Amino acid sequence: MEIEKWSHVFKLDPEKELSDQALESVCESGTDAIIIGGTLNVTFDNTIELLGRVRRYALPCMLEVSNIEAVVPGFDGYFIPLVLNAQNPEWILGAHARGLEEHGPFIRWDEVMVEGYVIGNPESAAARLTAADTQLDEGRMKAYARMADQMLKLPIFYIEYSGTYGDAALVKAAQQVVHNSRIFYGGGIRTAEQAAEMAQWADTIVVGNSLYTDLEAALATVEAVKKIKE
Ligand code: 1GP
Repeated sequence: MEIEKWSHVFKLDPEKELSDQALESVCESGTDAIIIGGTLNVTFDNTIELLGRVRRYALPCMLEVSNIEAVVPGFDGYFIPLVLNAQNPEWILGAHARGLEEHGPFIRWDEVMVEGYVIGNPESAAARLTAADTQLDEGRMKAYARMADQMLKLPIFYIEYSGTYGDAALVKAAQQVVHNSRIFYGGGIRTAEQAAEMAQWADTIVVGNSLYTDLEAALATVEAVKKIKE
């Protein structure tokens, strides 16, 4: 898992349909990795099925764990979100404690990375589930960024606007104060221009939903990001 080399990843939702042909173009697009994850209706069965399909291709495949019941062995690595702006403590460390009670002795820690999440879209399923405080300005964003990077020393600071395109100025604000965490930006990227804009400030761009609505435009984000990072 060399996430420091990843500038672009696609996030696939096990609940959503993607044809074999579409999956092939996603996996052969030049993206750096696939993350499998979603907020609702992620099950062991739909996760393992999608992993099996992605495994036909050579790129790394990570599971973003959102449901303890859906932890499937055999991924290259596991991302564990810790929602820094959740107001429901379950999603800060509650679910994590229960996960460790169940799986603690079996976890291979070199395969696990914790993501410090900040959720910015109040309408997203993730914001509703976690009761996220989505009132973000540059000062607040910098505070969360320092929390992930300096205070908690997390490998990933994930700015999540799932379903809507976020404010690039906030991503820039985070970038100004983060020294070590890798900054992931995901949310509402539908065009190459949007991907390029966020790639100025985020280390890694995550594209999810648009794969299911406009595949060609989603695929074009790979090259747009790679150009910025050249
Ligand atoms: C979702 O950050 C990802 O967790 C990507 O967001 O689905 O809106 O592209 P979109």
